Amino acid sequence: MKSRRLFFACWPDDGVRQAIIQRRGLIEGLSRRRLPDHNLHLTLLFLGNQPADQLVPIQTLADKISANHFDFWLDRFGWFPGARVAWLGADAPPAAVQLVGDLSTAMAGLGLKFDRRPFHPHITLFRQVKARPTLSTCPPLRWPIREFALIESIPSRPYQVLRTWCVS
Ligand code: 2AM
Repeated sequence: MKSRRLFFACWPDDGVRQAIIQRRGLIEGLSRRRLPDHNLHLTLLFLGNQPADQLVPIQTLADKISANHFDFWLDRFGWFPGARVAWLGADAPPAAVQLVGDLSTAMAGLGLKFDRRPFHPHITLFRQVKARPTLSTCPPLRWPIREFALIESIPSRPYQVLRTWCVS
């Protein structure tokens, strides 16, 4: 059975994307593995490789989720030593925690196996940052979240937005 590498994410519009790119410029040069502009996103729930025939059930369950809108305030740079990524991050508003929890419950109910990491809202900016970087402060960026997306990752291709869902 063919598999699809999937994750739910918040996908920036052009204005927010430009503002993220501008902030990324403040920590330029951390590694050669800078995330391409078109792939910048904030992961809500990473599903990983799933059987292709689960794609429709995944979307049907996501249809049933009713989430409230919220704002991310992206206001800090950080670094995960294990993943070796440098990121732009935010606190998790309660409505975001609720949405991630609802997605996680729905996907587990479908019998999918996936990695349940604690939710630390972040946008990866650089990969393969091997040593703790010196990071500047970050001018806060408000990102109003009015929808979430199901994304597919195919090696060597831009991430593909498969579907979006509005939040009220
Ligand atoms: P990262 O940016 O912190 O690496 C697509 O791979 C997205 O899903 C990335 O934003 C990645 O986070 C996130 N993700 C979460 N858990 C993952 C895992 N176990 N493997 C790969 N990516 C994961």
